[in-house]
Amino acid sequence: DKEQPWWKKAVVYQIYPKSFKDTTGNGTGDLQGIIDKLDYLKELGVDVIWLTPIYKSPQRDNGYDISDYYSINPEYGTMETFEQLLQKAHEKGIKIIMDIVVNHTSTEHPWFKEASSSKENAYRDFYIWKDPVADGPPNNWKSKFGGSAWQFDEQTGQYYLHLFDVTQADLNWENPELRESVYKMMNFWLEKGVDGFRLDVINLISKDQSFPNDTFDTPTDDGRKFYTDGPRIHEFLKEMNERAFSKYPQILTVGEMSSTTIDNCVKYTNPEEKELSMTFSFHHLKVDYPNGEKWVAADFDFLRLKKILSDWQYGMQKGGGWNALFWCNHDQPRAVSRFGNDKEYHKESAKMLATALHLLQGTPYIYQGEEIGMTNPYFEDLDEYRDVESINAYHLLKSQGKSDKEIMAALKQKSRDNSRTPMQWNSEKNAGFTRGTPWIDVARNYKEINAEKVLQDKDSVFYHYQKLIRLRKEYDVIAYGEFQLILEEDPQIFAYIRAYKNEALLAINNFYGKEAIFELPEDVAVQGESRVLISNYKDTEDNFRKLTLRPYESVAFHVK
Ligand code: TEU
Repeated sequence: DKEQPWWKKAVVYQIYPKSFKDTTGNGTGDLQGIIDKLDYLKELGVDVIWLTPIYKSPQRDNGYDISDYYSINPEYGTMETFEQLLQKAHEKGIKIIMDIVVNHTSTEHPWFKEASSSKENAYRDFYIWKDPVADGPPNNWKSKFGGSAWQFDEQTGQYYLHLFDVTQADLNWENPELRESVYKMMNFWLEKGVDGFRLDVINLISKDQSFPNDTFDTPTDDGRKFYTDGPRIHEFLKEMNERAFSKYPQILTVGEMSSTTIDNCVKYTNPEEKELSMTFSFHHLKVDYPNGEKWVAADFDFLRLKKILSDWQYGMQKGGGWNALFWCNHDQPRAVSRFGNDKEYHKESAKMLATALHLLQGTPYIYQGEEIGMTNPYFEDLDEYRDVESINAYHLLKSQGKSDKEIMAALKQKSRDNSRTPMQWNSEKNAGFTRGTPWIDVARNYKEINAEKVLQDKDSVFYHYQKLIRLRKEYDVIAYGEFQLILEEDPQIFAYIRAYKNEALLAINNFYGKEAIFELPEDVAVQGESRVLISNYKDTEDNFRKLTLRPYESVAFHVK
Protein backbone atom coordinates (compact mmCIF):
# COMPACT_ATOMS: atom_id res chain seq x y z
CA ASP A 1 0.00 0.00 0.00
CA LYS A 2 2.92 2.25 -0.71
CA GLU A 3 0.89 4.50 -3.00
CA GLN A 4 -1.61 5.29 -0.21
CA PRO A 5 -1.18 8.82 1.23
CA TRP A 6 0.12 9.03 4.82
CA TRP A 7 -2.98 10.80 6.12
CA LYS A 8 -5.19 7.70 5.67
CA LYS A 9 -3.43 6.24 8.73
CA ALA A 10 -3.25 9.57 10.57
CA VAL A 11 -5.40 11.03 13.35
CA VAL A 12 -5.78 14.81 13.65
CA TYR A 13 -6.22 16.71 16.94
CA GLN A 14 -8.08 20.03 16.70
CA ILE A 15 -6.89 22.78 19.06
CA TYR A 16 -9.02 25.89 19.73
CA PRO A 17 -6.07 27.98 21.07
CA LYS A 18 -8.30 30.47 22.90
CA SER A 19 -9.49 27.69 25.25
CA PHE A 20 -6.52 25.31 25.32
CA LYS A 21 -3.90 26.60 27.84
CA ASP A 22 -3.14 30.13 29.09
CA THR A 23 0.46 30.77 30.27
CA THR A 24 0.29 34.58 30.67
CA GLY A 25 -2.66 34.88 33.06
CA ASN A 26 -4.72 37.02 30.66
CA GLY A 27 -7.50 34.39 30.64
CA THR A 28 -7.01 33.49 26.98
CA GLY A 29 -5.13 30.41 25.77
CA ASP A 30 -1.85 30.99 23.90
CA LEU A 31 0.75 29.29 21.69
CA GLN A 32 3.21 28.83 24.58
CA GLY A 33 0.48 26.80 26.28
CA ILE A 34 0.34 24.50 23.26
CA ILE A 35 4.14 24.10 23.31
CA ASP A 36 3.87 23.12 26.98
CA LYS A 37 1.30 20.41 26.13
CA LEU A 38 3.02 18.80 23.12
CA ASP A 39 4.14 15.85 25.27
CA TYR A 40 0.52 15.26 26.34
CA LEU A 41 -0.46 15.10 22.65
CA LYS A 42 2.51 12.83 21.91
CA GLU A 43 1.28 10.49 24.66
CA LEU A 44 -2.20 10.44 23.09
CA GLY A 45 -0.47 9.52 19.80
CA VAL A 46 -1.97 12.06 17.39
CA ASP A 47 -0.11 12.74 14.14
CA VAL A 48 -1.36 16.21 13.23
CA ILE A 49 -2.54 19.31 15.09
CA TRP A 50 -5.14 21.53 13.39
CA LEU A 51 -4.86 25.03 14.85
CA THR A 52 -8.00 27.16 14.46
CA PRO A 53 -7.10 30.70 13.30
CA ILE A 54 -4.24 32.35 15.21
CA TYR A 55 -3.86 35.42 12.95
CA LYS A 56 -4.43 39.04 13.96
CA SER A 57 -8.18 39.48 14.48
CA PRO A 58 -10.62 41.68 16.44
CA GLN A 59 -11.90 38.33 17.81
CA ARG A 60 -15.55 39.05 17.00
CA ASP A 61 -15.82 35.46 15.75
CA ASN A 62 -12.82 34.20 17.76
CA GLY A 63 -10.36 34.53 14.91
CA TYR A 64 -12.56 33.60 11.93
CA ASP A 65 -12.57 37.35 11.29
CA ILE A 66 -9.00 37.94 10.13
CA SER A 67 -7.49 41.44 9.92
CA ASP A 68 -3.93 40.39 8.95
CA TYR A 69 -3.07 36.97 7.45
CA TYR A 70 0.65 37.55 8.01
CA SER A 71 0.81 38.18 11.74
CA ILE A 72 -0.08 36.26 14.90
CA ASN A 73 -2.88 37.56 17.14
CA PRO A 74 -0.94 39.30 19.98
CA GLU A 75 -3.14 37.56 22.61
CA TYR A 76 -1.78 34.21 21.38
CA GLY A 77 1.89 35.24 21.10
CA THR A 78 4.36 36.26 18.39
CA MET A 79 5.54 34.86 15.06
CA GLU A 80 8.64 33.65 16.91
CA THR A 81 6.47 31.67 19.36
CA PHE A 82 4.64 30.14 16.40
CA GLU A 83 7.91 29.19 14.70
CA GLN A 84 9.05 27.60 17.98
CA LEU A 85 5.78 25.65 18.24
CA LEU A 86 6.17 24.43 14.65
CA GLN A 87 9.76 23.37 15.23
CA LYS A 88 9.08 21.60 18.54
CA ALA A 89 6.04 19.82 17.11
CA HIS A 90 8.10 18.61 14.15
CA GLU A 91 10.84 17.42 16.53
CA LYS A 92 8.19 15.26 18.23
CA GLY A 93 6.91 13.93 14.90
CA ILE A 94 3.70 15.96 15.01
CA LYS A 95 2.58 17.98 11.97
CA ILE A 96 0.68 21.28 12.13
CA ILE A 97 -2.05 22.43 9.71
CA MET A 98 -3.32 26.01 9.77
CA ASP A 99 -6.93 27.16 9.52
CA ILE A 100 -7.26 29.43 6.46
CA VAL A 101 -10.33 31.68 6.19
CA VAL A 102 -10.57 33.05 2.66
CA ASN A 103 -14.31 33.28 2.08
CA HIS A 104 -14.26 36.53 4.04
CA THR A 105 -12.05 38.86 6.07
CA SER A 106 -12.74 41.05 9.07
CA THR A 107 -13.98 44.55 8.18
CA GLU A 108 -10.89 45.64 10.15
CA HIS A 109 -8.65 44.17 7.44
CA PRO A 110 -6.72 46.96 5.59
CA TRP A 111 -8.13 45.57 2.31
CA PHE A 112 -11.67 46.31 3.52
CA LYS A 113 -10.75 49.69 4.97
CA GLU A 114 -9.35 50.62 1.55
CA ALA A 115 -12.27 49.06 -0.37
CA SER A 116 -14.93 50.82 1.69
CA SER A 117 -13.23 54.23 1.40
CA SER A 118 -14.37 54.83 -2.20
CA LYS A 119 -15.89 53.10 -5.23
CA GLU A 120 -12.74 53.83 -7.25
CA ASN A 121 -10.35 52.35 -4.69
CA ALA A 122 -7.98 49.67 -6.07
CA TYR A 123 -9.26 47.20 -3.44
CA ARG A 124 -12.98 47.91 -4.08
CA ASP A 125 -13.46 44.69 -6.03
CA PHE A 126 -11.77 42.52 -3.41
CA TYR A 127 -15.27 42.46 -1.88
CA ILE A 128 -18.85 42.15 -3.14
CA TRP A 129 -20.66 45.49 -3.42
CA LYS A 130 -24.14 46.02 -4.87
CA ASP A 131 -26.46 49.02 -5.30
CA PRO A 132 -29.64 49.13 -3.21
CA VAL A 133 -32.77 47.67 -4.80
CA ALA A 134 -35.98 49.58 -4.02
CA ASP A 135 -34.12 51.31 -1.20
CA GLY A 136 -33.26 47.98 0.39
CA PRO A 137 -30.72 45.10 0.20
CA PRO A 138 -29.84 43.80 -3.30
CA ASN A 139 -31.63 40.48 -2.57
CA ASN A 140 -33.25 38.52 0.28
CA TRP A 141 -30.30 36.28 1.24
CA LYS A 142 -29.96 35.67 4.99
CA SER A 143 -26.73 35.70 7.00
CA LYS A 144 -25.96 32.36 8.74
CA PHE A 145 -25.65 34.41 11.90
CA GLY A 146 -29.13 35.92 11.51
CA GLY A 147 -30.57 38.93 9.70
CA SER A 148 -29.84 40.08 6.15
CA ALA A 149 -26.61 38.97 4.42
CA TRP A 150 -26.15 42.59 3.20
CA GLN A 151 -24.90 45.62 5.14
CA PHE A 152 -25.39 49.16 3.84
CA ASP A 153 -22.24 51.30 3.74
CA GLU A 154 -23.23 55.00 4.10
CA GLN A 155 -19.93 56.33 2.78
CA THR A 156 -20.26 54.83 -0.74
CA GLY A 157 -24.04 54.22 -0.81
CA GLN A 158 -23.75 50.51 -1.57
CA TYR A 159 -24.30 47.22 0.30
CA TYR A 160 -21.57 44.64 0.95
CA LEU A 161 -22.21 40.90 1.28
CA HIS A 162 -21.54 39.04 4.56
CA LEU A 163 -22.70 35.43 4.78
CA PHE A 164 -21.63 35.43 8.40
CA ASP A 165 -21.30 38.29 10.86
CA VAL A 166 -21.65 41.89 9.68
CA THR A 167 -17.93 42.31 10.54
CA GLN A 168 -17.01 39.41 8.20
CA ALA A 169 -17.13 40.80 4.63
CA ASP A 170 -17.20 38.20 1.83
CA LEU A 171 -14.27 38.28 -0.60
CA ASN A 172 -14.92 38.54 -4.34
CA TRP A 173 -13.35 35.40 -5.84
CA GLU A 174 -14.34 36.51 -9.36
CA ASN A 175 -11.44 38.98 -9.03
CA PRO A 176 -8.15 37.40 -10.22
CA GLU A 177 -6.15 39.92 -8.18
CA LEU A 178 -7.87 38.77 -4.98
CA ARG A 179 -7.18 35.13 -5.86
CA GLU A 180 -3.49 35.94 -6.47
CA SER A 181 -3.30 37.63 -3.03
CA VAL A 182 -4.76 34.51 -1.40
CA TYR A 183 -2.32 32.14 -3.15
CA LYS A 184 0.60 34.40 -2.18
CA MET A 185 -0.48 34.20 1.47
CA MET A 186 -0.85 30.40 1.32
CA ASN A 187 2.67 30.10 -0.10
CA PHE A 188 3.97 32.31 2.71
CA TRP A 189 2.75 29.77 5.30
CA LEU A 190 3.80 26.74 3.23
CA GLU A 191 7.31 28.16 2.86
CA LYS A 192 7.38 28.43 6.68
CA GLY A 193 6.96 24.67 6.79
CA VAL A 194 3.33 24.23 7.84
CA ASP A 195 2.00 20.82 6.91
CA GLY A 196 -1.26 21.88 5.27
CA PHE A 197 -4.52 23.74 5.75
CA ARG A 198 -8.06 23.44 7.02
CA LEU A 199 -10.06 25.65 4.66
CA ASP A 200 -12.96 27.49 6.30
CA VAL A 201 -16.32 27.24 4.42
CA ILE A 202 -14.28 26.93 1.24
CA ASN A 203 -17.30 25.73 -0.82
CA LEU A 204 -18.99 29.13 -0.38
CA ILE A 205 -16.41 31.22 -2.28
CA SER A 206 -18.07 30.97 -5.73
CA LYS A 207 -21.34 32.94 -5.87
CA ASP A 208 -23.97 32.92 -8.67
CA GLN A 209 -23.14 36.31 -10.20
CA SER A 210 -26.78 37.14 -10.87
CA PHE A 211 -27.38 37.17 -7.07
CA PRO A 212 -31.04 36.10 -7.44
CA ASN A 213 -33.64 36.21 -4.66
CA ASP A 214 -34.51 32.93 -2.94
CA THR A 215 -38.00 31.59 -2.26
CA PHE A 216 -37.92 31.17 1.54
CA ASP A 217 -40.19 28.11 1.51
CA THR A 218 -37.96 26.38 4.09
CA PRO A 219 -35.15 27.51 6.47
CA THR A 220 -32.56 26.38 3.88
CA ASP A 221 -34.12 28.50 1.11
CA ASP A 222 -32.11 31.40 2.55
CA GLY A 223 -29.97 32.04 -0.53
CA ARG A 224 -27.47 29.26 0.19
CA LYS A 225 -28.30 27.41 -3.07
CA PHE A 226 -26.84 30.36 -5.00
CA TYR A 227 -23.42 30.27 -3.30
CA THR A 228 -22.95 26.71 -1.94
CA ASP A 229 -20.79 24.45 -4.16
CA GLY A 230 -21.12 27.41 -6.56
CA PRO A 231 -20.60 27.66 -10.36
CA ARG A 232 -16.79 28.09 -10.35
CA ILE A 233 -15.88 26.26 -7.10
CA HIS A 234 -14.01 23.38 -8.70
CA GLU A 235 -12.20 25.73 -11.08
CA PHE A 236 -11.05 27.87 -8.12
CA LEU A 237 -9.91 24.85 -6.08
CA LYS A 238 -7.96 23.44 -9.03
CA GLU A 239 -6.26 26.82 -9.50
CA MET A 240 -5.53 27.00 -5.73
CA ASN A 241 -4.04 23.51 -5.86
CA GLU A 242 -1.92 24.38 -8.87
CA ARG A 243 -0.73 27.73 -7.44
CA ALA A 244 -0.06 26.55 -3.86
CA PHE A 245 -0.68 22.97 -2.70
CA SER A 246 0.84 21.10 -5.67
CA LYS A 247 4.35 22.30 -4.82
CA TYR A 248 4.11 20.45 -1.48
CA PRO A 249 2.84 16.95 -2.31
CA GLN A 250 3.03 15.73 1.31
CA ILE A 251 0.66 18.33 2.80
CA LEU A 252 -2.85 17.63 4.10
CA THR A 253 -5.64 19.94 2.88
CA VAL A 254 -9.12 19.54 4.39
CA GLY A 255 -12.06 21.62 3.22
CA GLU A 256 -14.96 22.57 5.48
CA MET A 257 -17.98 22.13 3.20
CA SER A 258 -21.13 23.88 4.44
CA SER A 259 -24.42 22.27 3.25
CA THR A 260 -22.61 20.29 0.54
CA THR A 261 -23.35 17.04 -1.39
CA ILE A 262 -21.65 13.64 -1.71
CA ASP A 263 -21.08 14.18 -5.45
CA ASN A 264 -19.30 17.47 -4.83
CA CYS A 265 -17.18 15.97 -2.02
CA VAL A 266 -16.16 13.11 -4.33
CA LYS A 267 -15.04 15.76 -6.81
CA TYR A 268 -13.31 17.80 -4.08
CA THR A 269 -11.29 14.82 -2.82
CA ASN A 270 -10.78 12.23 -5.60
CA PRO A 271 -6.98 12.53 -6.15
CA GLU A 272 -7.45 12.66 -9.94
CA GLU A 273 -9.34 15.95 -9.52
CA LYS A 274 -6.28 17.61 -7.91
CA GLU A 275 -8.30 19.73 -5.47
CA LEU A 276 -8.18 18.71 -1.73
CA SER A 277 -7.13 15.70 0.37
CA MET A 278 -10.41 15.37 2.25
CA THR A 279 -13.59 17.21 3.33
CA PHE A 280 -15.74 17.83 6.40
CA SER A 281 -19.50 17.55 5.77
CA PHE A 282 -22.14 18.22 8.42
CA HIS A 283 -25.31 16.36 7.49
CA HIS A 284 -24.77 13.77 10.26
CA LEU A 285 -24.59 16.66 12.75
CA LYS A 286 -28.04 17.97 11.82
CA VAL A 287 -30.05 14.91 12.91
CA ASP A 288 -31.23 16.86 15.95
CA TYR A 289 -32.39 19.85 13.83
CA PRO A 290 -36.18 19.36 13.39
CA ASN A 291 -37.00 20.39 9.76
CA GLY A 292 -33.46 21.76 9.43
CA GLU A 293 -34.06 24.23 12.30
CA LYS A 294 -30.98 24.48 14.56
CA TRP A 295 -32.33 26.55 17.46
CA VAL A 296 -34.79 24.00 18.87
CA ALA A 297 -33.95 21.60 21.72
CA ALA A 298 -34.56 18.13 20.25
CA ASP A 299 -33.36 14.50 20.54
CA PHE A 300 -31.27 13.12 17.68
CA ASP A 301 -32.76 10.76 15.07
CA PHE A 302 -30.59 7.61 15.31
CA LEU A 303 -31.83 5.94 12.10
CA ARG A 304 -31.20 9.12 10.13
CA LEU A 305 -27.73 9.35 11.72
CA LYS A 306 -26.91 5.78 10.60
CA LYS A 307 -28.29 6.41 7.12
CA ILE A 308 -26.30 9.62 6.60
CA LEU A 309 -23.06 8.13 7.96
CA SER A 310 -23.39 5.06 5.74
CA ASP A 311 -24.53 7.04 2.66
CA TRP A 312 -21.36 9.12 2.95
CA GLN A 313 -19.20 6.02 3.51
CA TYR A 314 -20.67 4.36 0.41
CA GLY A 315 -20.66 7.55 -1.67
CA MET A 316 -17.06 8.51 -1.02
CA GLN A 317 -15.89 4.90 -1.32
CA LYS A 318 -17.63 4.47 -4.69
CA GLY A 319 -16.30 7.78 -6.02
CA GLY A 320 -12.77 7.44 -4.71
CA GLY A 321 -13.18 10.38 -2.30
CA TRP A 322 -12.03 10.67 1.32
CA ASN A 323 -13.97 11.70 4.47
CA ALA A 324 -12.76 13.61 7.48
CA LEU A 325 -14.46 11.78 10.38
CA PHE A 326 -15.64 13.83 13.36
CA TRP A 327 -18.38 14.12 15.99
CA CYS A 328 -17.35 17.47 17.33
CA ASN A 329 -15.45 20.67 16.67
CA HIS A 330 -15.50 24.27 17.98
CA ASP A 331 -18.92 24.84 16.35
CA GLN A 332 -20.67 21.74 17.70
CA PRO A 333 -21.93 20.61 21.13
CA ARG A 334 -19.85 18.00 22.97
CA ALA A 335 -20.38 14.52 21.48
CA VAL A 336 -20.88 12.62 24.76
CA SER A 337 -23.62 15.09 25.79
CA ARG A 338 -25.27 15.08 22.34
CA PHE A 339 -25.09 11.43 21.20
CA GLY A 340 -24.06 9.63 24.41
CA ASN A 341 -25.06 9.82 28.06
CA ASP A 342 -22.85 12.17 30.08
CA LYS A 343 -24.47 11.13 33.37
CA GLU A 344 -25.14 7.43 34.08
CA TYR A 345 -22.97 6.02 31.23
CA HIS A 346 -20.40 8.76 30.71
CA LYS A 347 -17.30 6.59 30.20
CA GLU A 348 -19.04 3.76 28.30
CA SER A 349 -20.83 6.08 25.87
CA ALA A 350 -17.79 8.32 25.26
CA LYS A 351 -15.76 5.21 24.38
CA MET A 352 -18.58 3.82 22.23
CA LEU A 353 -18.69 7.05 20.19
CA ALA A 354 -14.92 6.96 19.76
CA THR A 355 -14.93 3.37 18.47
CA ALA A 356 -17.99 3.92 16.24
CA LEU A 357 -16.26 6.86 14.51
CA HIS A 358 -12.59 5.81 14.41
CA LEU A 359 -13.19 2.47 12.72
CA LEU A 360 -15.03 4.04 9.76
CA GLN A 361 -13.32 4.74 6.42
CA GLY A 362 -11.73 8.19 6.60
CA THR A 363 -9.33 10.27 8.71
CA PRO A 364 -10.54 10.78 12.31
CA TYR A 365 -10.41 14.18 14.02
CA ILE A 366 -10.35 14.49 17.83
CA TYR A 367 -11.57 17.84 19.16
CA GLN A 368 -9.67 19.10 22.24
CA GLY A 369 -11.21 17.59 25.40
CA GLU A 370 -13.08 14.84 23.52
CA GLU A 371 -10.27 12.43 24.51
CA ILE A 372 -11.00 13.04 28.21
CA GLY A 373 -14.80 12.95 27.84
CA MET A 374 -15.50 16.65 28.32
CA THR A 375 -19.23 17.47 28.37
CA ASN A 376 -21.45 20.47 27.59
CA PRO A 377 -21.26 23.08 30.41
CA TYR A 378 -25.08 23.48 30.62
CA PHE A 379 -24.90 27.27 30.96
CA GLU A 380 -28.17 28.70 32.32
CA ASP A 381 -27.69 32.47 31.85
CA LEU A 382 -27.24 34.41 28.61
CA ASP A 383 -24.30 36.31 30.18
CA GLU A 384 -22.27 33.07 30.31
CA TYR A 385 -22.41 32.86 26.49
CA ARG A 386 -19.74 34.42 24.28
CA ASP A 387 -20.48 33.11 20.76
CA VAL A 388 -21.67 35.77 18.31
CA GLU A 389 -23.93 33.22 16.56
CA SER A 390 -25.60 32.18 19.84
CA ILE A 391 -26.09 35.73 21.11
CA ASN A 392 -27.51 36.84 17.73
CA ALA A 393 -29.81 33.81 17.83
CA TYR A 394 -31.07 34.75 21.32
CA HIS A 395 -32.12 38.23 20.16
CA LEU A 396 -33.59 36.94 16.89
CA LEU A 397 -35.66 34.23 18.66
CA LYS A 398 -36.74 36.78 21.29
CA SER A 399 -37.93 39.12 18.52
CA GLN A 400 -39.93 36.18 17.13
CA GLY A 401 -41.77 35.93 20.45
CA LYS A 402 -40.06 32.77 21.76
CA SER A 403 -39.96 32.44 25.58
CA ASP A 404 -36.67 32.76 27.48
CA LYS A 405 -37.21 29.18 28.72
CA GLU A 406 -37.42 27.85 25.14
CA ILE A 407 -34.50 29.96 23.91
CA MET A 408 -32.18 29.05 26.80
CA ALA A 409 -33.05 25.36 26.37
CA ALA A 410 -32.03 25.65 22.69
CA LEU A 411 -28.80 27.52 23.53
CA LYS A 412 -27.94 25.03 26.26
CA GLN A 413 -28.18 22.16 23.79
CA LYS A 414 -26.98 23.74 20.54
CA SER A 415 -24.68 26.71 21.27
CA ARG A 416 -21.17 26.60 19.82
CA ASP A 417 -19.95 27.69 23.30
CA ASN A 418 -20.68 24.12 24.44
CA SER A 419 -17.32 23.05 23.00
CA ARG A 420 -15.45 26.31 23.69
CA THR A 421 -15.14 26.13 27.49
CA PRO A 422 -11.53 25.87 28.74
CA MET A 423 -9.70 22.56 28.42
CA GLN A 424 -9.92 20.81 31.80
CA TRP A 425 -6.31 19.96 32.76
CA ASN A 426 -6.67 19.24 36.50
CA SER A 427 -8.84 19.90 39.57
CA GLU A 428 -7.10 23.18 40.52
CA LYS A 429 -8.77 26.62 40.09
CA ASN A 430 -10.09 27.12 36.54
CA ALA A 431 -9.20 23.48 35.83
CA GLY A 432 -5.56 24.54 35.47
CA PHE A 433 -6.40 26.45 32.26
CA THR A 434 -5.45 29.90 33.57
CA ARG A 435 -4.33 31.62 36.76
CA GLY A 436 -6.36 34.64 35.62
CA THR A 437 -10.07 34.99 34.81
CA PRO A 438 -11.00 32.72 31.90
CA TRP A 439 -12.58 34.46 28.88
CA ILE A 440 -15.47 31.98 29.22
CA ASP A 441 -16.54 29.98 32.31
CA VAL A 442 -15.05 26.56 32.96
CA ALA A 443 -17.60 23.72 33.02
CA ARG A 444 -18.57 22.94 36.61
CA ASN A 445 -17.58 19.24 36.40
CA TYR A 446 -13.84 19.89 35.98
CA LYS A 447 -12.97 18.24 39.31
CA GLU A 448 -14.48 14.96 38.02
CA ILE A 449 -13.41 15.31 34.39
CA ASN A 450 -9.82 16.46 33.75
CA ALA A 451 -6.65 15.30 31.95
CA GLU A 452 -4.64 14.67 35.13
CA LYS A 453 -7.34 12.31 36.43
CA VAL A 454 -7.80 10.32 33.22
CA LEU A 455 -4.03 9.87 32.75
CA GLN A 456 -4.00 8.02 36.10
CA ASP A 457 -6.93 5.78 35.13
CA LYS A 458 -5.81 2.99 32.77
CA ASP A 459 -9.48 2.35 31.96
CA SER A 460 -10.17 5.97 30.99
CA VAL A 461 -11.51 7.45 27.75
CA PHE A 462 -8.00 8.81 27.06
CA TYR A 463 -6.42 5.36 26.78
CA HIS A 464 -9.35 4.17 24.66
CA TYR A 465 -8.53 6.89 22.12
CA GLN A 466 -4.82 6.09 22.42
CA LYS A 467 -5.58 2.46 21.56
CA LEU A 468 -7.81 3.37 18.60
CA ILE A 469 -5.00 5.55 17.20
CA ARG A 470 -2.54 2.66 17.55
CA LEU A 471 -4.95 0.17 15.96
CA ARG A 472 -5.24 2.45 12.90
CA LYS A 473 -1.46 2.27 12.45
CA GLU A 474 -1.34 -1.49 12.98
CA TYR A 475 -4.32 -2.78 10.94
CA ASP A 476 -4.53 -1.88 7.23
CA VAL A 477 -8.19 -2.93 7.25
CA ILE A 478 -9.02 0.17 9.32
CA ALA A 479 -7.41 2.64 6.94
CA TYR A 480 -8.06 0.86 3.64
CA GLY A 481 -10.94 -1.63 4.19
CA GLU A 482 -14.20 -1.50 2.26
CA PHE A 483 -17.21 -0.38 4.34
CA GLN A 484 -20.49 -2.31 4.62
CA LEU A 485 -23.35 -1.38 6.94
CA ILE A 486 -25.29 -4.24 8.56
CA LEU A 487 -28.52 -4.28 10.64
CA GLU A 488 -29.55 -1.14 8.78
CA GLU A 489 -33.00 -0.99 10.41
CA ASP A 490 -31.91 -1.85 13.95
CA PRO A 491 -33.24 0.98 16.18
CA GLN A 492 -30.26 1.10 18.52
CA ILE A 493 -27.26 -0.82 17.10
CA PHE A 494 -24.82 0.79 14.64
CA ALA A 495 -22.86 -2.16 13.21
CA TYR A 496 -20.62 -2.29 10.18
CA ILE A 497 -17.96 -4.40 8.52
CA ARG A 498 -14.64 -3.30 7.07
CA ALA A 499 -13.09 -5.82 4.67
CA TYR A 500 -9.57 -5.80 3.25
CA LYS A 501 -7.68 -8.62 1.51
CA ASN A 502 -8.14 -11.69 3.78
CA GLU A 503 -9.14 -9.85 6.95
CA ALA A 504 -12.30 -8.26 8.28
CA LEU A 505 -13.21 -5.97 11.11
CA LEU A 506 -16.68 -6.02 12.66
CA ALA A 507 -17.70 -2.97 14.73
CA ILE A 508 -20.82 -3.31 16.89
CA ASN A 509 -22.07 -0.23 18.80
CA ASN A 510 -25.08 -0.03 21.11
CA PHE A 511 -26.09 3.66 20.94
CA TYR A 512 -28.46 3.46 23.91
CA GLY A 513 -28.50 2.83 27.64
CA LYS A 514 -30.50 -0.36 27.39
CA GLU A 515 -29.62 -3.95 26.51
CA ALA A 516 -29.67 -5.03 22.85
CA ILE A 517 -29.29 -8.43 21.17
CA PHE A 518 -26.84 -8.50 18.28
CA GLU A 519 -27.12 -11.34 15.76
CA LEU A 520 -24.92 -11.46 12.68
CA PRO A 521 -27.29 -11.77 9.67
CA GLU A 522 -26.94 -15.12 7.82
CA ASP A 523 -26.23 -13.40 4.52
CA VAL A 524 -23.14 -11.69 5.94
CA ALA A 525 -20.13 -13.80 5.00
CA VAL A 526 -17.49 -13.33 7.68
CA GLN A 527 -15.24 -16.36 8.18
CA GLY A 528 -12.23 -17.17 10.28
CA GLU A 529 -10.63 -16.78 13.66
CA SER A 530 -12.00 -13.83 15.59
CA ARG A 531 -10.69 -11.85 18.50
CA VAL A 532 -11.76 -8.74 20.35
CA LEU A 533 -9.68 -5.78 19.13
CA ILE A 534 -11.20 -3.19 21.45
CA SER A 535 -14.22 -2.94 23.77
CA ASN A 536 -15.63 -0.51 26.33
CA TYR A 537 -16.43 -3.35 28.74
CA LYS A 538 -13.72 -5.52 30.31
CA ASP A 539 -15.39 -8.87 29.67
CA THR A 540 -17.02 -8.72 26.26
CA GLU A 541 -17.62 -12.27 25.01
CA ASP A 542 -15.59 -13.21 21.94
CA ASN A 543 -18.56 -14.25 19.81
CA PHE A 544 -19.19 -12.04 16.81
CA ARG A 545 -22.18 -14.10 15.64
CA LYS A 546 -24.45 -13.49 18.63
CA LEU A 547 -23.98 -11.09 21.49
CA THR A 548 -26.05 -9.52 24.24
CA LEU A 549 -24.96 -5.88 24.31
CA ARG A 550 -25.04 -4.05 27.64
CA PRO A 551 -25.85 -0.30 27.78
CA TYR A 552 -23.67 1.53 25.23
CA GLU A 553 -21.56 -1.62 24.78
CA SER A 554 -19.22 -1.23 21.83
CA VAL A 555 -16.84 -3.87 20.55
CA ALA A 556 -14.70 -4.41 17.46
CA PHE A 557 -13.75 -7.92 16.35
CA HIS A 558 -10.88 -8.72 14.02
CA VAL A 559 -11.64 -11.76 11.88
CA LYS A 560 -9.06 -13.50 9.76
O1 TEU B 1 -18.15 27.50 10.24
C1 TEU B 1 -19.15 27.69 9.27
C2 TEU B 1 -20.32 26.92 9.64
O2 TEU B 1 -20.87 26.22 8.80
C3 TEU B 1 -20.81 26.94 11.05
O3 TEU B 1 -20.40 28.13 11.70
C4 TEU B 1 -22.32 26.96 10.94
O4 TEU B 1 -22.67 27.78 9.83
C5 TEU B 1 -22.92 27.61 12.16
O5 TEU B 1 -22.52 26.85 13.27
C6 TEU B 1 -24.44 27.61 11.97
O6 TEU B 1 -24.93 26.30 12.13
C7 TEU B 1 -16.91 28.12 9.96
C8 TEU B 1 -16.14 28.15 11.26
O7 TEU B 1 -15.92 26.80 11.70
C9 TEU B 1 -16.97 28.92 12.27
O8 TEU B 1 -16.36 28.89 13.56
C10 TEU B 1 -17.06 30.37 11.78
O9 TEU B 1 -17.91 31.10 12.65
C11 TEU B 1 -17.65 30.42 10.36
O10 TEU B 1 -17.09 29.45 9.47
C12 TEU B 1 -17.38 31.78 9.73
O11 TEU B 1 -15.99 31.88 9.51
